[in-house]
Amino acid sequence: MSPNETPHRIISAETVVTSPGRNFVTLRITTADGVTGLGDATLNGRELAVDSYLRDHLVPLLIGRDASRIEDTWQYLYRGAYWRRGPVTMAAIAAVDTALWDIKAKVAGMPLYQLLGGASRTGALAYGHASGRDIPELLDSIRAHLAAGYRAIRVQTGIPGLDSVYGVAASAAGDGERYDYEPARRTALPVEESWDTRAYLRHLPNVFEAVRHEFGPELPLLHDGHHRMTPIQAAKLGKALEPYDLFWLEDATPGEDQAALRLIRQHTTTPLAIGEVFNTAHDYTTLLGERLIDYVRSAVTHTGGVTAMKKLLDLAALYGAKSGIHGPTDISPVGMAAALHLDLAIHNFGIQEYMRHDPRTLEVFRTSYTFDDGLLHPGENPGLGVELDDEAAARFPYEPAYLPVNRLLDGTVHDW
Ligand code: CS2
Ligand code: MG
Repeated sequence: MSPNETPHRIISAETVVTSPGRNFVTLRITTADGVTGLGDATLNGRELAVDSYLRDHLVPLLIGRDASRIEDTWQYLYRGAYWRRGPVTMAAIAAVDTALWDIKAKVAGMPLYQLLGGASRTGALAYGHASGRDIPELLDSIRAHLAAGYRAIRVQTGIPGLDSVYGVAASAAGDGERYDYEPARRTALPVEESWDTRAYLRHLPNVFEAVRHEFGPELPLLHDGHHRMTPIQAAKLGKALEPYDLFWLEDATPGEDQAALRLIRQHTTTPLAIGEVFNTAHDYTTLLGERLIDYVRSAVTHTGGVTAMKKLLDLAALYGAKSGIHGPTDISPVGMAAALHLDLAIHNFGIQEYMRHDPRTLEVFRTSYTFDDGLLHPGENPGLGVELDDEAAARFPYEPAYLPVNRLLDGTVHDW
């Protein structure tokens, strides 16, 4: 059957850029028989580059294609670009791929996880982001997260001597506003933060000592190093945190240096997670092949969609690594739903990050996923289970925003 005869021929595809609390880029694909699919293409701080990639370069290629040919479309867009990988390309391909899976599952009348093999568990264990400028504020935040139902907690705190630090909700972000939902600020230039790794390394073990003292040994605790340490500093931290039995230490060193993890691994048994800034399985070959990590942190949104994530997670399974799919608020509810369908279906599920979106975001994106007793579930609606309200989206026009830039105390630019 030629594409022109298939009822699932793509007749339109358009992007929706909206800013309900933060910026999101969404692709909507519509077929001749009136089925629509959504894909998330949000790349925090560089949203319009992906929007243009989609509108100017991919949408013209999609019109007339058979929406049911997902693998073929993925290969056509990936190999056909000639220029491989990169966050902009892979976010754009991810949006197309996710929208096509949404369509296929709607046509099948099933929630996407059924097409991925069906449920392997009752729900996906979620971790929430607790934080505080100091230890008492952190302990309060952990109590609030436990009261809200979380059963695993990421722990981030302020560092004595530093004004604002990544991941600390209540800290002023340089323009006086709190971080709460989103570190990207709507300023003409990126806000600048300052950093001192030695102060951080001195402080963090005391933080975990206080948390374990207060909450006991059971509660799974996570921490994000956000790419700020050298390998030997990360090794030292991993070792110092061993008594506190972390679920994982995330992004200890900058992600592009896979061999750095070898050095950390030689020194510590603290489990390691990495990958939120990666965009293909190729970024993990040394890490997985040499068993240097325990958790794969890629986002569906930044790694080529459901097709590529399923392959990556299956590869990880061969090396005993589990999933920890990236789920901050800059992954839209569409990207989050895609993650939840994978979480439910794959065998090597580890944990799912869940920050909860701003209420304005949830006015634009109508979700059907649930969070009960610490577990996320994608719901039983056909497809991804997310609808986009265009009128609500139009009420929140795009606003330029940048992630912060980090500097050491002497002014040297550092990883943020
Ligand atoms: C983070 C993110 O969720 C995480 O683990 O590291 O919050 C990250 O800072 C943002 O996605 C950047 O946009
Ligand atoms: Mg992270």
